[in-house]
Amino acid sequence: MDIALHDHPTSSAAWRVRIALAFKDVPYRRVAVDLRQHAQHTPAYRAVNPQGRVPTLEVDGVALMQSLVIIDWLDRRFPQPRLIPEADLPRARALAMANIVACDMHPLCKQTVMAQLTGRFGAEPAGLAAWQHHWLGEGLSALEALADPEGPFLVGDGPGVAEICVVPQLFNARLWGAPLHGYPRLLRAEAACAALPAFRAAHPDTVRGA
Ligand SMILES: N[C@@H](CCC(=O)N[C@@H](CS)C(=O)NCC(=O)O)C(=O)O
Repeated sequence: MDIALHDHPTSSAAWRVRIALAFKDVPYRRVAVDLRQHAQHTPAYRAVNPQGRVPTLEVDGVALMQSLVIIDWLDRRFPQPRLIPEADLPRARALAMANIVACDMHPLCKQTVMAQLTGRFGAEPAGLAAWQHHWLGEGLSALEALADPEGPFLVGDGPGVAEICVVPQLFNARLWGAPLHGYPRLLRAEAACAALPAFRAAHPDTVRGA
């Protein structure tokens, strides 16, 4: 099976898929899509991913889009270790947490949205920061309330789709100067994940140097 990940090191959506691939120990090629050069908008890339975003996972020439869909595909095709819990209630909780990040936090705070707010609506840096901190704070508060009080992971005994989404989002929140002191359960899970080889292998600093 030939697997290629169309990827950019600092894309948090692509980072999620890199973590999942590392957990599954699936061999794959990385294909660089330089977002700084707008390579996601070239006709060649749009032919692979009509939305013009990363990640795309190409499997024997078939393109899979959307990080959570790709993680679900990986979990079905390579079931061990499970990243989306099998039991109904932990599954629902883990997917809810993943969706809070992927559907409600990331889309409101990503770079292209910030560029629109600046370019089309004249937002100043202080306004952009307030915007990001608002939406991040709302999402992080919900995630903290949903996280397992005992820990160290967010759902169950090991990391899965919830941690895969939350860890890159925390990284970006820190980059954007959002206050994180009110989320001890999330920070505990982040620290537990930082010790794991799959999270280390997928980190932007690791893949940038690869
Ligand atoms: N919901 C998508 C989000 C994909 C996405 O927005 N990726 C960003 C990078 S994190 C991107 O490609 N940005 C470039 C653009 O929107 O032009 C997923 O989970 O895969």
